[in-house]
Parts: sequence; C-alpha cells; structure tokens
Amino acid sequence: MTETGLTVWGIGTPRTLRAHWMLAEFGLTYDCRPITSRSGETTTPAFLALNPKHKIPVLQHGDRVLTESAAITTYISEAFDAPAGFFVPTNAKSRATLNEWCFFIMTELDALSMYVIRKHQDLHEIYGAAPAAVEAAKDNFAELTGAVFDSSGNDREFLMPDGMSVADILLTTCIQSAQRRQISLPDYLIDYNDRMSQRPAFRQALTINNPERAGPDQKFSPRPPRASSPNNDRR
Ligand SMILES: N[C@@H](CCC(=O)N[C@@H](CS)C(=O)NCC(=O)O)C(=O)O
Repeated sequence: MTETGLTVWGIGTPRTLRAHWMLAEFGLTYDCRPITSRSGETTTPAFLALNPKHKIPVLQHGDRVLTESAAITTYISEAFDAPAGFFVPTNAKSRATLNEWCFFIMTELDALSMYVIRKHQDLHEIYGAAPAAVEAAKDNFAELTGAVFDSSGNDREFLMPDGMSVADILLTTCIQSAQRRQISLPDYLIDYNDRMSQRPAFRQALTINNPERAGPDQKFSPRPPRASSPNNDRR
C-alpha cells in the first residue's frame, strides 16, 4: 500500500478515468487494481464485498470504501490538499453552483444520455436494442449541451469561475464519449475538450486507464473531426 492509503479499482472506461485523472491532478500516489468491466472481475466475491453494485471505479482510502465516480472525485478534492488553480468550494453558494454542474452532468448527460447509448446500442446483445431510446439519448445530449454551451459568450476556461474543478473532469469525460459517437457538439465544447485533454494529468491518467490509446505512439487524438464535417454523419 502507498503512503496515501489509496487504491483505485478499475480501468478502461470514462468513469474509471475520472478517478485516475483526479488523483493525477492532485499528484497523489495510489495502488491500481486494473480490473475491467464485464470481464468477470467485477463479480468475484472479493470485489462484490467492496461494491455489491459490481461497478467500477471503486476507491479505497484506508478502511473507507467509496463507489460512484462523482462521489470519488469529490471526496478526493475535499480529503486532500488541492493543487494551485484547482477549485474546491468553501461556502454554500459556490458549493451549490458546483453541485448544480455536477448533478446536471451526471444525470442529464452521463446517465440519461451516455449510459442509455452504451447499454442499448454498444451492448445491445446484453441489454436489448432500443434504437428509438438511443436516438433520443443522442438528441438529448446535443440539445442540452447546445442550450447550455451556446457558441456566443462562452469564453470561460473552466466551468467554475475560480478554476478547474471536479465538474470539468465529469464533463470532459462525457464529451469524449459523445465525440466517439459522432454527437453534434458546440464548438466551445470541442475546443474545451482539446484543452482539457492536453493537461499533463489527463495524459498521465490515460496511460493508466487506457494504455492502448496513450502509449508512445500517441494514438489518442484529442481532436476528432468536428461533428459538422461531411464525413461525420450524426447517427
Ligand atoms: N454511476 C457509476 C457507474 C459505474 C459504471 O457503470 N461502471 C461500469 C463501467 S463504465 C461497470 O463497472 N460495469 C460493470 C458491470 O456492470 O458489471 C459511476 O459513475 O461510477
């Protein structure tokens, strides 16, 4: 065990990436248990004892066990000293604004859009095909991000005015999932994702979470084609 007493279970998904990225931003050492979803590793008795929901990521901090990527990233932000430029709320008003972003991202974008697409398109042989629900989920993502991040007036570097926060980690990982599915996104979000993906902590986390995309050949491209390009039909 490292001196921080931290262990992360899980690699290979946008939700596990959140935990690795957060720990890299904070410069924290930790042990990694590189188990993957639907490999049988999330249903062993040992893992089920940690998380009966059989999901990754899981964070262990000493004898504390925490699940849910948003809860894990938020916990790290509050349990350890934040690096310069990383915003952690210290009063109810700024916490409310940060929560507003995080709950919007986790419910509307992650659960209602990305998870529906993942289950009922990518994994349709397990969860059942639901083309209408998948289309609605894609439309929901595009419509909401278009409404919130309209191209006019978006010149902020991060979601919170005081610096990078947990909300940026949650949003960036959702944007990247949307880009892989050719969902139309406002230019602001494409540029924002480019900036976030070039952060050293993000690149470091990617080498742990997705080694095949972050190896020496740098196969991971932070800038996929814009959704409006002719070769990038929205499905
Ligand atoms: N709301 C959870 C979702 C976690 C989740 O769905 N994890 C998936 C991989 S992305 C998983 O572990 N699936 C394995 C399984 O269902 O057995 C979070 O944000 O942490």
